[in-house]
Amino acid sequence: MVILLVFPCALVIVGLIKFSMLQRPNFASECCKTSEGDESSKTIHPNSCPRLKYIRKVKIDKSERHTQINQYSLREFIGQGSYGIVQLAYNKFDNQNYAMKILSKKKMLKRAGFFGRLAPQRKKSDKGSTGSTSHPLDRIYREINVLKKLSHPNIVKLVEVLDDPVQDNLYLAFELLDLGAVVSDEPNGNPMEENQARIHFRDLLLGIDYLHRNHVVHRDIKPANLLLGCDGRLRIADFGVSCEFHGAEDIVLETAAGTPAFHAPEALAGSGQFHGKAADVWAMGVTLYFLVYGALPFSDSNISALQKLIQHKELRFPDELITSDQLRDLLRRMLDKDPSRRITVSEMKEHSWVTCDGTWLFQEEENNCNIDCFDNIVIDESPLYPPVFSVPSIPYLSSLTRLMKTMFLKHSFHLPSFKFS
Ligand code: 8R4
Repeated sequence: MVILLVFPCALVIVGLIKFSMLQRPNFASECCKTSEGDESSKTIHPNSCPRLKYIRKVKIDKSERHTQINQYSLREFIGQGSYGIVQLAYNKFDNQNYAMKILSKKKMLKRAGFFGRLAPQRKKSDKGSTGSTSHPLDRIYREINVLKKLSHPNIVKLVEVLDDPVQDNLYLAFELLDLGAVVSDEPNGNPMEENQARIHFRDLLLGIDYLHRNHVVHRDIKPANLLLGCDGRLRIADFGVSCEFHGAEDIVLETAAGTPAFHAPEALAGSGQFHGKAADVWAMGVTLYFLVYGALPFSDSNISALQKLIQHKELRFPDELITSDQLRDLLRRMLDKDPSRRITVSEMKEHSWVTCDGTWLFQEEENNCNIDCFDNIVIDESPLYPPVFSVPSIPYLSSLTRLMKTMFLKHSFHLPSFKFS
């Protein structure tokens, strides 16, 4: 009886899949138009964050004083991230300035070696992580996939991706944070006032809490990646070496990424596996130390000497600068060389320095939103690869029905691969 029912259903589904594959419009024409009515401008897919547009047709005009990329006029260089440079870009459609990150696909391939892989970001053995390391351009599309689902006041906002398959450069337009980095990474001997550092640190804490709760570890937290908007709010930038993970509380990594002075002791060569979240907490500790003392806790121009300091040198505070006992206690607990004893993000949110002795608690809503622009089903249509349906879990039949419904609505039966975590 069951077979009699299931078999015709399966036939109908297979038939629909085949029909849908024949009918399936290409990725671009499936999506909506922008307000400007530009045929080439499409939103990425109907149920994702409406603010992100993914444009597959890019017109470059170098005849003017400033290079024109579709509606954007590229202006001065403003920053260099872990991958690619960032330039100021004026958008003539809305008269606003944006931060445009420019990535060269060729350079990414070169960096990976002709047949090789990208510089070690994450080993294949890193447990719980998303995606494979098989294609050198994976890194770019993984970064976009992470950024496109993040929506939080303390995380940079990606608004548009310009990715023409026939062109080398890929452009990511972000909302501009007018004040730039909170401080540069260069030791400045110019410490920040403790109260000011507390304001920034609380923003950083909320941003990291949001990332960790949503299964992303940043892996390159440092002052230069913390940007300030006109409203004084801090936002975390540069997800070039970040990692997304599924189906676990934390990610187990084997290789350090990011900036050496901010690497946790357990992440350094020969130490074996380590957890991503605790490594982010260590980098936050180095960052807070840098803000309040204007210098790094462990510093040497020679990398292996630096690594030895990070692994073995006791944490010290400059005598000439008076700071509160609570701040030193927090720093000691963040920079605990033993990751299993290190303070966690939730513990930090209750620490007396962070909360001003309990007089400045975090609000309930800051405790802390989940990714708000997605259902639990994420349809990932990375431009170069077949779409991947990432399903955190399917505990009930209703979820399965919803998944099928979503696939039908999106005509997305095109070579789907399912990842159950
Ligand atoms: C970066 C977004 C920044 C932004 C630090 C990336 C990095 C470039 C240096 C972080 C960014 N508003 C990356 C986006 C991506 O992944 O490499 O909105 C922004 C950004 C940068 C600035 C402002 C900015 C302005 C002045 C000085 C430095 C940065």
